[in-house]
Amino acid sequence: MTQQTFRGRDLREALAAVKSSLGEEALVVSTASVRDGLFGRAVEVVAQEPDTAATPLPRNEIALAAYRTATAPEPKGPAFDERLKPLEAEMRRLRAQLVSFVSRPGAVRGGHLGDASSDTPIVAHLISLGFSLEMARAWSARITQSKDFMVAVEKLVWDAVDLTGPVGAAGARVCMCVGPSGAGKTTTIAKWAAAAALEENKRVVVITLDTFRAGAIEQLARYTKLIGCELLTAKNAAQLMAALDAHAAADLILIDTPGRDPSTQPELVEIGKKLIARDKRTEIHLALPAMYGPRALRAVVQSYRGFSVNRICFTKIDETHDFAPLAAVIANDRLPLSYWTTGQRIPEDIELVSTAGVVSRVVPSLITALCGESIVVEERFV
Ligand SMILES: Nc1nc2c(ncn2[C@@H]2O[C@H](COP(=O)(O)OP(=O)(O)OP(=O)(O)O)[C@@H](O)[C@H]2O)c(=O)[nH]1
Ligand SMILES: [Mg+2]
Repeated sequence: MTQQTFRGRDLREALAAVKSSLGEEALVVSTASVRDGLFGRAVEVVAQEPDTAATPLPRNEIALAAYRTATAPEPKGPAFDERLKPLEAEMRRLRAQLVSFVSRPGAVRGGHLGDASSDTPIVAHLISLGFSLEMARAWSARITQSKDFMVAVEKLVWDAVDLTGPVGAAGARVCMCVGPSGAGKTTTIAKWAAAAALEENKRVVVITLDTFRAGAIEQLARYTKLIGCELLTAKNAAQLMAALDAHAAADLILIDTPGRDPSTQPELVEIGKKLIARDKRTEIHLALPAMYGPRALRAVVQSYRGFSVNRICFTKIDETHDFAPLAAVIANDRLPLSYWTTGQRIPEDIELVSTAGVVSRVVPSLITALCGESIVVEERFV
């Protein structure tokens, strides 16, 4: 039987290529994480057409079976149930095999985790997604102690999520948005302003601290004019505090900030502290682009911690299909989540984060990452 190699950015994409070329019953012979370009990684899957003779399923069938389960159409009648039975049994066998493998200490070799010779491969994979060592070990322990790999992952994500509710829900009148350049801060502020002013009839004032970048004020002025709310500029903390005092009657004051290297913005750190000192309920959202890789996500969260950030707004989730690294942000940082932004349209492309929304986006990516990668490690070292 001829084998063919398929490649994708992740296991799901590679398996989709297998499925579309060789059909639903294709047999996956192996998967491997391979280098793609100078810095990237891709997943390579070797597969073949189904053998009608009774060939034992390869270990990697678990990934394909998981993928099929995730993408299968609704079951239709008893004939379908009958066909499902052998697959269910196979899933159980493969899942047990996977769990027994990932529970085995010392399967990760090469010493790149220092004294981690007793860690399971799950720990290494979680670290590669941005988990701290401590958190990776805690999650790995919960996963490997569980009878059901997938249920354990889902429960871990579910338990880690903390939510804030809508802007102003806990009584805040002042909300500031900080974050890296181009993260979507101004667009998000405009979305909040539009919702509060047009849907909730609130008196909204927008203040921007981004007074240097060419076009920044004009960009915001276009939005506030359309929304019909007041726009003010403040060049420093003193001007900002004066503007807040002058608009004590506003229902909601939204503060936009410049997107610069955080280490060059000591005044913004002071502003964050002053705002919280004025009112503990002040919301400081970190706009965090969801398509950043694990290292960038971690670096951004760490560098903006000092800005009194008290919630995360994931932006541009429409630009990624891999949500696994977000699990690391959620687990490591324990910052509550406010919104996801889903596109450029104002005001509609924004969603309040819900636990179910996080689970439905993050868990499939996380399972694909852990499941596929675990199998690759198994083949290499066992
Ligand atoms: N695809 C997508 N694009 C977005 C989203 N939010 C904002 N953008 C776009 O991203 C670009 C930058 O958005 P801004 O709101 O100006 O980002 P910013 O963080 O204020 O940028 P600076 O002020 O330069 O730091 C614009 O083209 C926006 O239309 C989103 O959720 N999805
Ligand atoms: Mg901006």
